[in-house]
Amino acid sequence: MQHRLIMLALAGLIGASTAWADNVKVDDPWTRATAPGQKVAGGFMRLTAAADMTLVGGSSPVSSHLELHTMQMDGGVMVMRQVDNIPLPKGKAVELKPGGLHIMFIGLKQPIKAGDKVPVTLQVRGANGKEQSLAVTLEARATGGMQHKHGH
Ligand SMILES: [Cu+2]
Repeated sequence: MQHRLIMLALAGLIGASTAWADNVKVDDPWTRATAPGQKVAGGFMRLTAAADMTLVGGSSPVSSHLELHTMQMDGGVMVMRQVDNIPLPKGKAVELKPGGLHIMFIGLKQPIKAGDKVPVTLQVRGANGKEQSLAVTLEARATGGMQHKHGH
């Protein structure tokens, strides 16, 4: 309990973009503003688990589904694939980023505009098999500009 309180206090010091929820640290969660008619969008963040855990899924009010995806080179072409889960090894920062692992909003109910705060609930399974919810708020950033371009 003492340990938990200290972690919560640290999270407060680090600031709003870093959140400790249970035993997973979430840094810099963001998504992209969508183009007109766009029905899917990727979500990105850095996850660091305090113990071996697994990201197994999630949901968001902004889309009908949320999937876990990866992007891999396949015969010289970047291909996006759904994955069942994303392992979060103890103490290792796992990057969800454009061109790599990410969460994917499927069936967006409305456009995402730059500056929007997009709520997501991630499901994380511990080594003991218990699942917990991890509430994350993704900041929507404008497309283009200084960002790297990746197909999505
Ligand atoms: Cu995707």
